[in-house]
Amino acid sequence: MAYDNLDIKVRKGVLILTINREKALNALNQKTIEELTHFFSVSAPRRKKIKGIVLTGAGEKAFVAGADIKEFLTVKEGEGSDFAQRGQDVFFMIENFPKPVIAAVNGFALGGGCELAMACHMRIAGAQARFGQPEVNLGIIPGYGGTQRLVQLIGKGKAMELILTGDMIGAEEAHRLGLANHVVPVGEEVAKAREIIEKIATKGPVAVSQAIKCVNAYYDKLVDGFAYEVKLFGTTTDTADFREGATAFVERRPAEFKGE
Ligand code: DAK
Repeated sequence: MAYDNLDIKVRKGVLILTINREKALNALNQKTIEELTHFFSVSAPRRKKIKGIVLTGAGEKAFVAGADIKEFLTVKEGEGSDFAQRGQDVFFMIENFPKPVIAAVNGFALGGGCELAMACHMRIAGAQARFGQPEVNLGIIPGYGGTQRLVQLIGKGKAMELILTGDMIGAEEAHRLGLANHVVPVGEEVAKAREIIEKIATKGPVAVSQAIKCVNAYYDKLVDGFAYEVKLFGTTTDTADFREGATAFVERRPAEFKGE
């Protein structure tokens, strides 16, 4: 499927997914949500050889400046929850993707943009990045998981402050709070994200995918994370990759994992 609002490039096995609505600061309209849903449910799982995904925004000003405010006005009474559910569904797909998905935050990450970045496994902030959940300025609350994932990442007190005031924070503050994993000079966000994906690609692929599931399980109120870890640990010890990793250690050579 050809996408109007997503740009896809694969460089040395790393897929760069760019939200491409620069004139609207990459705001997430419903078409973009539909395209992201198709990408993460159909296209990305078929690309077995990719090492991971870097998610970024077109241009130098914004990662994603939120859900598309102009489009909100077309939402009819009673439809809001359906819109939120569609967004949350695709953000869960990102969060549970079996290979690393890293947000390269190259500017404003506001509202749905901050929520999109938080659904990724890690966030690299350019020095000019600005994060915030300004929904209350519009008389709404975050609808794409922001009230949950911001608490998970930075704790209740600060999350409450940002969500209730709508204040924006810069890259250094986001880093200090644990919202951004790294801060890099402007223009180096994608390169840093690629570097981390390249490092993860040298590890056991089954282990990486199972580790993602276990970390996410911590936040699943219906799952006993410790029991789940025991179960998935067992799936990793039954792999050829584990035998290869342990043998390579003993033989003092780099492991050659096959993802089996
Ligand atoms: N939506 C649509 N267009 C946007 C936009 C957005 N979120 N943000 C910026 N733009 C557009 C501007 O309208 C402008 O377009 P033109 O007027 O030139 O056609 C263009 O991008 C450039 O923006 P500015 O001229 O405003 O640029 P500045 O440098 O002056 O300001 C800014 C940059 C990021 C501070 C400012 O654009 C801004 O405050 N943007 C809005 C930030 C924001 O409030 N974002 C929305 C957060 S609320 C829902 C589910 C989820 C959500 C909502 C509903 N349902 C289930 C219904 C989530 C909501 C949010 O994300």
